[in-house]
Amino acid sequence: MFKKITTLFILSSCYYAHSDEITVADDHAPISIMSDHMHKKNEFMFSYRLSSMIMSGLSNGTSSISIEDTMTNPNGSSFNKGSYMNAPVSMNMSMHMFGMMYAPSDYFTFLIMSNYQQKEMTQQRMKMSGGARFNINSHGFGDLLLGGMFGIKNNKNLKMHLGFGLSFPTGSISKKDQTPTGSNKKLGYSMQNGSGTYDPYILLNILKNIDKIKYGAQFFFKFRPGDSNKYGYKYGNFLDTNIWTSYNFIHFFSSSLKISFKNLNQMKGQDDQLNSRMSPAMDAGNIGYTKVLLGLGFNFINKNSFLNNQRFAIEVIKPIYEKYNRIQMKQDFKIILGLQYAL
Ligand SMILES: [Cu+2]
Repeated sequence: MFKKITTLFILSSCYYAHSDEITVADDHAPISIMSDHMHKKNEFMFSYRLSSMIMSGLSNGTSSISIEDTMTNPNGSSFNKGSYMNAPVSMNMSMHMFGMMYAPSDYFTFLIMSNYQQKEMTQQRMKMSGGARFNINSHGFGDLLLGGMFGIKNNKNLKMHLGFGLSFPTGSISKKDQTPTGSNKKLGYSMQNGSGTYDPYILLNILKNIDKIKYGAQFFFKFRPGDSNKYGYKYGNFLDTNIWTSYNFIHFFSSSLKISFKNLNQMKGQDDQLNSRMSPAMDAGNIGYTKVLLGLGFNFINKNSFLNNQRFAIEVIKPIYEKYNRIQMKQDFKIILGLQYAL
């Protein structure tokens, strides 16, 4: 017993003697944030994230609109022609994200990310067509992302890096499913798996460390400098600003609080294979938003010898402000689970 306690004491004093060397739970940002950290020379990291987003109810700008009003009142959408024939009721989106990071030097980390999506949307038909509800589904790999990070500053209390990358249009934008109008009909924009365009991004990541508390910020900007995709549209620029703080209760456990500001600009062009009067989800005018979201997260780190320093994290995200370009589905919440393992 005494021997055990002595061993523990020696071990824990080792931890404190090298406190900036050991891996602690809040070394990384909340799990929803990508490209938040760099690696040391020759380190690899593998990650898996599962996110699930639930959407329900409709919003026109900042105010709620009923399913009935979406289908009966001329609402300024559909090029002012009138109302829609269907309206979305709810949507469920799951994403499996696979990532790998590798650092050829202490000042540069390379990353590659892919994802697999499963989406289901429930829609309701207008009264004249019977008012029944129907489900549409899509699944497949999304766009592939290649990126890198350059370290600018890396000391005990302040870490800063710049990131850049390119999203490749590997995700399908031709997804089809059975709908009331046919057995193999093209689905709306949010049911597709990719953007169809090469989208570069840049980011700045800052992390400040004060004892057991960390403060972080990331400014991410994705732009669309190229031509429209093969169907004649491209998404607008996307700005994502995240500010977070985390508290390290004990070296293997921390919690985080995050506030995000997200802005997606209006879509340019439209997919001519989609009838924009069919549903708000098929109308290119109904893309783009400004959202403010809160995220509460918990991070754990495995201190056992098997899979030592493997991380497990969970984050729950809820919008506190949503402003949409015309009629879109509202976000209820999003949950992200993540596993990260470095070697
Ligand atoms: Cu990593």
